[in-house]
Amino acid sequence: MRRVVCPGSFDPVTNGHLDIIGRAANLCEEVIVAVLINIEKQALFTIDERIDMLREVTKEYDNVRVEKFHGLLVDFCRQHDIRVIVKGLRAVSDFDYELQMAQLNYRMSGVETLFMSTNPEYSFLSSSRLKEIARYGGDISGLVPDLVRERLEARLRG
Ligand code: COD
Repeated sequence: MRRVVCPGSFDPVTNGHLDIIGRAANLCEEVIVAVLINIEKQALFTIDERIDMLREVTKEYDNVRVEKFHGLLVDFCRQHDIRVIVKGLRAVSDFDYELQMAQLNYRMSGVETLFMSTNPEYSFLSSSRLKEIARYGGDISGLVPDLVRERLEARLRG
């Protein structure tokens, strides 16, 4: 595959996200990580902070670049000549939502969605659970890169 997109909110990026991005980078010529600008959802990190962390933690991959987008993902795909969306599937609970999204995206544009099974080490991990653990002082080492852990802890300390 030539060029694929890994989309998400990445608020912040976790080792679960990174596992999918890294595996996609090993399979495809180019991976664009697309970070959603969502004005309706209150994020902990600004879009530029999220992009900065993603760029730092993916810098070992020459074929990964990080961009932002708003609106429909399929429009971003059209603008960047992308025919494949790559997503991670954690559990059955992800399936209904992801299946509908994949079918709608295909219906709107013909862009395919390929699912990668999550690494069992991270199958329980989401950005929102991570923030909750960190907010209450739980140990998040091993769940995010050190740089993200430091920035998350600093942000929550205020
Ligand atoms: N293991 C494996 N994969 C994981 C893990 C994990 N532990 N955690 C997350 N992932 C993967 C999943 O594939 C997930 O989809 C992706 O990472 C991003 O996760 P988040 O939580 O950062 O991002 P979401 O779920 O908030 O992102 C949703 C999108 C931005 C992809 C979606 O809302 C979107 O495409 N929005 C644009 C508007 C649009 O086009 N809507 C569609 C209309 S049908």
